[in-house]
Amino acid sequence: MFLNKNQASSLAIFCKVVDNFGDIGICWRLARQLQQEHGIAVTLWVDDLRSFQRICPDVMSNVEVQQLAGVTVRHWRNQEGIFSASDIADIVIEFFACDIPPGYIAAMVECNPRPVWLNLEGLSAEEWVEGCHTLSSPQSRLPLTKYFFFPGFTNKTGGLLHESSLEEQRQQFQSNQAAITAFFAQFGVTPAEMSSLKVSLFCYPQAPVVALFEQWQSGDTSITCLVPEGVAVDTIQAFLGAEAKAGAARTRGALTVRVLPFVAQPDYDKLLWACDLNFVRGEDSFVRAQWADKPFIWHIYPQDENLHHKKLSAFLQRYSGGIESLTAFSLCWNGAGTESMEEQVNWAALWPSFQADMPKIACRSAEWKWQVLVNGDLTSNLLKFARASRQ
Ligand code: TRH
Repeated sequence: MFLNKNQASSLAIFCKVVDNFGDIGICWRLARQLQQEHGIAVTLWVDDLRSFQRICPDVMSNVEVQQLAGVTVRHWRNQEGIFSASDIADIVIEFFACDIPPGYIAAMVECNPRPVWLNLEGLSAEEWVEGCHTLSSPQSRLPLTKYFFFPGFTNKTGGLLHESSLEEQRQQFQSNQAAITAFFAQFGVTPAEMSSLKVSLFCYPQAPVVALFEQWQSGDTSITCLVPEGVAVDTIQAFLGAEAKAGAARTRGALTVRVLPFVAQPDYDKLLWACDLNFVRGEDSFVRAQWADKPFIWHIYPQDENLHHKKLSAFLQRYSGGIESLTAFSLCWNGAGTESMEEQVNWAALWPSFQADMPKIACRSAEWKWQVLVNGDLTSNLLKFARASRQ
């Protein structure tokens, strides 16, 4: 339990993997930072150990309780289970409004003092987030209050996940050409490809990869596109004329496509640092691209009725710095750049203007990073809030 008002010693994160890797990706990053930088005893409850294993190969998918990087990882099997007050952490985080087990909540009521209960929400640049960040939600039938905690880009939000040593690690890596060459070489990137424009591609199946590949193939810039296994599979297979498994590669015209294994999370950071341009998606890779000092294009998680287009525009308004090619390319990549479904995107004009602006976009990206980091990092902000909210 809390030793005093300013100290919390334990924290539990409940993570339900809705789909893909972002849910566990974010929770795992948060758990490690809480433990390593703030000395908190963290228990991470996660319902899908196999997805977790893809981003962290040390995870054993058939083990109920395991210690990883100082974090206790527990397989969250179901909503059952009887808990006592001594099982309850000082701070309880439910990620993305996942319902935590009723038995756990019942034991929270028994605690004295009661734990701080937070719902960690998804990231959006929309303005309404500022009004909802840290709102309290008193539980009608329980003597407990839940607080909403929103990540975000402004000082009226919780900020973004960013480890204290990340900037130094990135700078070290990016200034070490031998390390970059060795990093690429493990994926079969040849010395000749090292002088090409290196692009990482992580997107949802809806992305217009075929159209962009056609443009890249027929252009006069050599491009090496590195695609993690499982991404844009149909398009990659059609390009390769073979199965899109790790190690597969083919060159057509100016474009070489290489399929990479799905790498562990720290290596994915290195991939973003090493490439000249990154296509990212969802939430976590999107945030990591913002720390890479490289131009990036975001493929936002699609929602019904194109709700995601609003979120995308809100982000671009804050981020684009008036660079028109960046906005136009981003909108078209997300199917939001044309007036009607029938209207064709002119990739032959879009790509060259984006490419010409890439140095400008890289500068804007670095400027943006500091603009956002002034608000502090999400983990520290969250702990500060939890400590202040202790009843
Ligand atoms: O995988 P995502 O699409 O995840 C999510 C989920 O769909 C989630 O339900 C939704 O809420 C959210 O998007 C918006 O994209 P994301 O968020 O970028 O997460 C990918 C994670 O996988 C991230 O932590 C980086 C990691 N990763 C690796 O560790 N190795 C790799 O090779 C790659 C490509 C990614």
